[in-house]
Amino acid sequence: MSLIRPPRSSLDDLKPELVDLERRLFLRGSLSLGALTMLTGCNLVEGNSVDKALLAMSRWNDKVQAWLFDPNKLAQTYTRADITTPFPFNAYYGKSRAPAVDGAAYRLEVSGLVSDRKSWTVEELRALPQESQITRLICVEGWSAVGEWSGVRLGAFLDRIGADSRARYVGFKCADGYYSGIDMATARHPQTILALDFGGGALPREYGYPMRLRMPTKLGFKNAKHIAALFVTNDYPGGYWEDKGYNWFSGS
Ligand SMILES: Nc1nc2c(c(=O)[nH]1)N[C@H]1C(S)=C(S)[C@@H](COP(=O)(O)O)O[C@H]1N2
Ligand SMILES: [Mo]
Repeated sequence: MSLIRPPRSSLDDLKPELVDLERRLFLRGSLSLGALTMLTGCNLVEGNSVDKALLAMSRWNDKVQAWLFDPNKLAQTYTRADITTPFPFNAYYGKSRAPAVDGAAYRLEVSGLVSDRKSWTVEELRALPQESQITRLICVEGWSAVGEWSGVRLGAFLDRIGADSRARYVGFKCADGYYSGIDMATARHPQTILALDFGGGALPREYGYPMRLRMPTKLGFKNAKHIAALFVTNDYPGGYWEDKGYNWFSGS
């Protein structure tokens, strides 16, 4: 996470801003400073360090967004006629460098706060109930595109592996070194899927073979491709772009 630290000497200097933020959030009916204190575990009014208060403020946006996120509200869906072809490719490298994952040798690793840590082959993932969606992927760089993805609903998969229902996050590690994570409400959103198919066939190499996260409620960079490992955790999982300063929640 990138935090630009203003030249402040004590928490007292921050207090007017915190009070002002509290007032604005309170007027919107969103959050009180007391609720924020409970959510962050930091006592922002007395005692704690300025660093801790600044960290809490940078996470604050995520908390407020999560607060406003409606786990039952569905993102817009489209028809086959709306599908964008060719579909744009994006990664932190060029298309030719997208990893060539061996599907036969692939095992999805599962770890963290789950009761069943068995790893999964592509075949086993395909044997689970599959769901399709035609939705829009929106990249923070300023483009969007409609595509069709199918795969396993992440919420159903979490049930299947016995994920701790009170855990806060699901994290992902990818075959290209990319990583990210999502909050549990988003993980359990009905449109959040572990996609195996794209446009009716197996995910092409550059679009995340053999499995990617697909959720229309989050910006493109949260939709991890080439997922090699999934873990359930209470520790903030960060992310490749998130740790460079992109807002972690980045969704609706
Ligand atoms: N493993 C991995 N997943 C990734 C990325 C990446 O570089 N590596 N880029 C993200 C970004 S910024 C976007 S916009 C989408 C692009 O998905 P697409 O190539 O299917 O359009 O993938 C996301 N998932
Ligand atoms: Mo993106």
